[in-house]
Parts: sequence; structure tokens; C-alpha cells
Amino acid sequence: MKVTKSVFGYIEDTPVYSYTITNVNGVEVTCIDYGCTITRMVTPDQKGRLENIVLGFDNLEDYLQHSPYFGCIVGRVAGRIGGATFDLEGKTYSLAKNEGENHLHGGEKGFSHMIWNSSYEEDINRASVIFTHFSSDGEEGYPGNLAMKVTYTLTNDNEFMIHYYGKSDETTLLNVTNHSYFNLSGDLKRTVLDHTLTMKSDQFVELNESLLPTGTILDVEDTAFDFRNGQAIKAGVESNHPQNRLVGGGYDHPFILSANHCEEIYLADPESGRTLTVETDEKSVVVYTANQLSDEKEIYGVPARKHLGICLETQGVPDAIHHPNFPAWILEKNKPFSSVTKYYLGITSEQK
Ligand code: FUC
Repeated sequence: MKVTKSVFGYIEDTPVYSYTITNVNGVEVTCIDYGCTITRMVTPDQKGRLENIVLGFDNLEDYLQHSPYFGCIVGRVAGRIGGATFDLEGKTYSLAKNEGENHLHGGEKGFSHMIWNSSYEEDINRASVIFTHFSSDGEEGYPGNLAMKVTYTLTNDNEFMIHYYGKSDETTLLNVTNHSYFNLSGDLKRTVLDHTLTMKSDQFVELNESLLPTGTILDVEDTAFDFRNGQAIKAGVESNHPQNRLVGGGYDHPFILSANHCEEIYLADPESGRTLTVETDEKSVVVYTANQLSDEKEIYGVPARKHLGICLETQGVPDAIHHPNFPAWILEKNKPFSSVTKYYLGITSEQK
């Protein structure tokens, strides 16, 4: 399988490289070393039409000026940390308050806003782009020198995998994810409101007005948060549940996964026939239906708007450092972190 490399743009004098991995079925994944951002993902619909299924831009300037975390790796800690502060091993750490009083998606710069080191590997049935970043002690306020590696791999079986690795010389926090906004209609023809989502999840996390977890875990039963038998995304827009209203209509919630590596998340667009099956090691997924996406900008020639994409952010439960009842994701000194999330890019008429 092949990887092609080109220059996507420059930040001052430093080139930002773009890599496109292509498989035998014409599936393509393009990513850049700025934020390990996936800029395009091209897959066939049920008629074999090859179209893009993620939100992104074709130029670096738009990523620098406008991107609401399109396609990038967010970290060290994805989501919000209440009060932008936390205690760890008897010390108090202060982080950037980049959303009101709180810390969001790793801070002012974070993993999403920096150029990573990059390389690629080609094999017969798979190819990978490998990104590394050395995050020094104190970067964005977090303790520990942290060596990070993120690998994007596409196979000839239409599987796309993200492997995450990290190791720190001090105990620290690490909760990374990829922030791709999927839209399976193809070239952003429609919003995602008619996409259907099926998830192995019995519980979701209640949020407050700052979109921070309250600490309460709610049952999905009899709510618009029940995706166990599959339902359209618009259920969350039509719902009067206070949690759907709170986030502006739709979802911006962590769902606790009741299974791993067992087709736990399945997104489908009935009209194009495209499907996306997600499997992960992570304990939860933040489902964000682009409720805050405004129409000020065009995305690949299409006006950006609310509900134009859906993020399926596999990760540990946000703000667990402040909620002892949530599974912890503290990364201990010198212990490697590793996790994988797999995305199977399919069509409805086939079996996985
Ligand atoms: C998601 C959401 C946030 C935010 C951001 C761009 O992860 O949880 O609310 O809008 O992305």
C-alpha cells in the first residue's frame, strides 16, 4: 500500500506535511503533521461513489484560524478540567483557562495545535503514518516529560486504526482522543441528523451548564440517550430531556461503554449506505453532534452549520480527576500507556 507525502503549508518557515494513505478499494486517509489532523477520509458509498466523510479544510490557514478541533489529536487531556486545576500526589497544578474558568482539550496550544514529528511505513496490505511528540515537563501546566506516539494505519480491508502510546518520567494525566467530525452522507451533502447510531452503552454522564460532568451517572433507559437498539441522531434534537436542551439540542456527552472491541459503536447513513463501526479499549465515548458549529465558514465549499458532523471521541471519562466514582486515567511514572481505536469503513449491504 502507498503513502504520498506533500507540503500542506508553512508555519513561519516550518513546513507542515500532508500524507495520503490509499488502499486497493480507493479508500484514502489524508492527515497532516499539524495536530495529527485527519483532513479527508474518502470511502465508497453503496454505489461505489468515492466521497469525503470528515469535516476539514484544504488549506493550513483555515486550520490555524477557524478549526473547532477538526480531525486532530486532542491532549494531553481531552474534554474539560473543572477550574483548570487538579491535585496529584500532594501537589496542585494550574492549567490554562481556555474556556471560561475551565481548561479544554489540553490548553491553549495542546497536542492539536503543534507540529508533530512524522514518518510513514508502507507494507503489502497496510500503511501507516507515525507521529511523535516530546511533551516537556510543564507543557500546558502538566507535570512530567511525556513521550507520545500516535499511529494512523489503513488496511486493504478498509480498517483504519489509531494507536496511542505515551510514557512519562513523572506521574501525570493523559486522556487523548481523536476529534474527527464524521459525516457519512459524502462530501457533506446533508447534516448527520438522519444518521443512525447504535451503541453498547447503558449509562451516560450528566453535565452542568459549563458542560462539565456533575459527577452523576444516569441510565439511558427511557431517554433520547438510549442508543442500544439504534436511533437517528435527530432524537437528541427533538428531545425535551434537559440534558439535550443544555447542550443546544443534540449530544455533547460521555457515554460509558459496556463492551470493548465488540462493535460497540455503529454509525450508519441510510441514504448513502455508508457505515462506520468503532471499537476501542477506552471506557467511554464523548458523542458530540457539532451543536456549537456556526455558519461563519465554508468547509470544502459547504457552509459550516450545526449538526454537520458527529464526533465519536473514544477516551476515559472526562474530568475523572475530580470525580473519584469515575474510572481514573492517571498515567503513572515510567508506566507505558497504550490504547487502540479501530474504525471499520463499510457499507450497509455487507457484513463486517
Ligand atoms: C467537543 C465538545 C465541546 C467542544 C469541542 C469543540 O469535544 O465536548 O463541547 O465544543 O468539542
